[in-house]
Amino acid sequence: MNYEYILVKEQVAPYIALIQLNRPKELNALNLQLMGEVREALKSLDDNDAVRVIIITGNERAFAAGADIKQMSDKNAIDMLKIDQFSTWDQIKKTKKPIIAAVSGFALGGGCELVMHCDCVVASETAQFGQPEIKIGVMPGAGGTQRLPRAVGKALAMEMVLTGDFISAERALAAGLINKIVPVEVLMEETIRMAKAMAKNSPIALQMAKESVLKSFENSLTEGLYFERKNFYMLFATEDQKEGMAAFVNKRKPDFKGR
Ligand code: DAK
Repeated sequence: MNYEYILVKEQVAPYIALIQLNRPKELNALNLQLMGEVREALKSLDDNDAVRVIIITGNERAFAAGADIKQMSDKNAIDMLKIDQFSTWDQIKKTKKPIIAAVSGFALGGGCELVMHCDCVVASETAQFGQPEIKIGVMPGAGGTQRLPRAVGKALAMEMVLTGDFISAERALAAGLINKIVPVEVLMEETIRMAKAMAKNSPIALQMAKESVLKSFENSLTEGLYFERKNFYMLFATEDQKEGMAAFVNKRKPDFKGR
């Protein structure tokens, strides 16, 4: 596929794909075309057996400074309804493989919400996170008011959503929004290291485990435990389960095939 606003590498390391947001002059502002490209790339990587983990990144200055304000500024409510951006974001949410965000610089508004669609987040020391929509007369629209409190708790989520102020990588780490902070020069190396630690596992187990953890945000505990149990049993139907356990017993490394 030829994309205009993203760069895609299917094998940045074995089994690991990379999507780089690439609208640097606009700080990777997420216009409709860019988001459509992200959706298409994720769908295609999700369907590709040679990919087990996906990384999304931006550049040193910005992961993404939010939805494209210039593109939205003259729209009315009906225009927004018709554009139906939610179908794009819903598709991102449906990605079965683990996604890691590698964040440097600004992750704001839709950029912060895109980060929260990812499963893990590696940030550089320069990363800043925020939901500044309130400063331009609106509010988060791609999950910010729902995912942020789940990630960082009510107090900080309210502060970020109501003031629009940004938080540093350090504060984001302390609050549980991100997994780790690394020097900017090694952001990709460290993210790939985390991706490799995932990718060496059974891709089917990865998918089921991700799905089960995400269910915990939507279900009651009883329903979630039931869902987890079904997925756990289902993994005993895979060759990868036989391989993983045989490898442990025989003191060798497993060779998972995704079957
Ligand atoms: N949109 C469009 N252009 C942007 C932009 C954005 N969000 N952010 C930055 N740019 C552009 C700037 O206009 C500037 O362009 P030129 O003037 O050079 O043409 C260029 O990028 C560089 O930006 P600055 O000159 O402003 O750079 P600074 O270092 O001075 O400031 C900044 C960096 C990130 C603090 C500042 O640019 C800024 O405040 N940007 C806006 C941040 C923001 O408000 N983000 C939230 C946008 S609203 C939905 C899905 C998603 C959303 C809503 C609904 N549905 C599914 C329905 C999301 C909404 C949002 O994200």
